[in-house]
Amino acid sequence: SEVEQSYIMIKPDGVQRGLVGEIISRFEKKGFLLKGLKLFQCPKDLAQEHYKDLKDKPFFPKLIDYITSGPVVCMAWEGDGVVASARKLIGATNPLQAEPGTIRGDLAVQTGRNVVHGSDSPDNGKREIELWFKEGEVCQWESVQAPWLIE
Ligand code: YYY
Ligand code: MG
Repeated sequence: SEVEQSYIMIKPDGVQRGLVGEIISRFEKKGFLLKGLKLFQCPKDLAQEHYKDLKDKPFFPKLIDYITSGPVVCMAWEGDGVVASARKLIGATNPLQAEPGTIRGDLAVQTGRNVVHGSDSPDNGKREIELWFKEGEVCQWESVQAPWLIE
């Protein structure tokens, strides 16, 4: 079977607040493999498709305005268990409930400004990477660190 991938996205507040390097660093240091990376101004229809499961929620219009309010950083990260592990690194949806040491726990205070997205299942990881990246934007490569991370 294919190696698991997660779609991780730094939201417009993370970009505006200068947290791009800090957030990328956490995934890099953990030992996952960066397969795709771009700064991108998201159109409304893409944001709506990405969050389509939430379309009936009262906060949906505000969520779409927020995600499209400035550039985001789109990333594809790969590795065994990356989806669940990335969710742990990111922390709870409400940053006030997120544990210290997590991205949201350390860097955010409100659910509506929670700086980062992470896929919630391997199937959604695949779906979201196909949604946000075009053909050729996800690179095939191996890190020289691989033998020092995986026995
Ligand atoms: O996966 P995660 O981002 O932790 O939460 P979701 O339940 O998928 O919601 C997506 C997104 O919607 C959340 O990151 C912020 C926003 N949101 C909100 O503004 N208000 C809520 N009560 C719940 C979610
Ligand atoms: Mg979610």
